Amino acid sequence: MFDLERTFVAVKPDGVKRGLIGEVIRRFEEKGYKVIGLKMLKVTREQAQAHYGEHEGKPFYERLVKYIQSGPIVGMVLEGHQAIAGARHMMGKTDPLDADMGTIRADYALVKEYNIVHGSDSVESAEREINIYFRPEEICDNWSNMAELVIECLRANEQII
Ligand code: IDP
Ligand code: MG
Repeated sequence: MFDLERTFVAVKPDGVKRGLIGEVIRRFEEKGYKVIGLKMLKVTREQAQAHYGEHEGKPFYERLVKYIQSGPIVGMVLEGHQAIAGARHMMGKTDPLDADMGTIRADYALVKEYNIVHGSDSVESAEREINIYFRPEEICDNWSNMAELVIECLRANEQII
């Protein structure tokens, strides 16, 4: 069954500093996810705390909140069939050492503290995280991708013939 989902994915500050913005977006686009929101931004402390609230109290929490604010991130909303689990599958496990080869974290990162990308882990966290970083009017979901354009074109031609 078609299971259309939206997920929040971000190139974290280390990914931006490493020059991997394009590479990360390319992988998700080529996989087939539709980019319906995209922006570079500096994360505020409030956003960082809201984003990583589930980790509050853990030993690495303060460093994590500082790290996500240590430089600009590129946040995006991806849409597609089972986009939440699919995007996380492409990112690989949190610790690059555990991540399967071919995943973003295995291919580009050495340690879990600097693991290049973030991706929502459930429908609830996707909705929450999208709302932290995007206003509703910043989501552009009413455009046709190439496959849809071709279908529209074929339909229009049949009407002419
Ligand atoms: P995820 O990003 O794969 O969903 P989470 O467990 O949600 O992983 O952790 C959020 C982020 O916090 C990770 O991506 C990583 O950057 C950092 N992190 C997670 N666990 C540790 C740890 O044990 N030490 C240091 N940083 C960690
Ligand atoms: Mg997480």
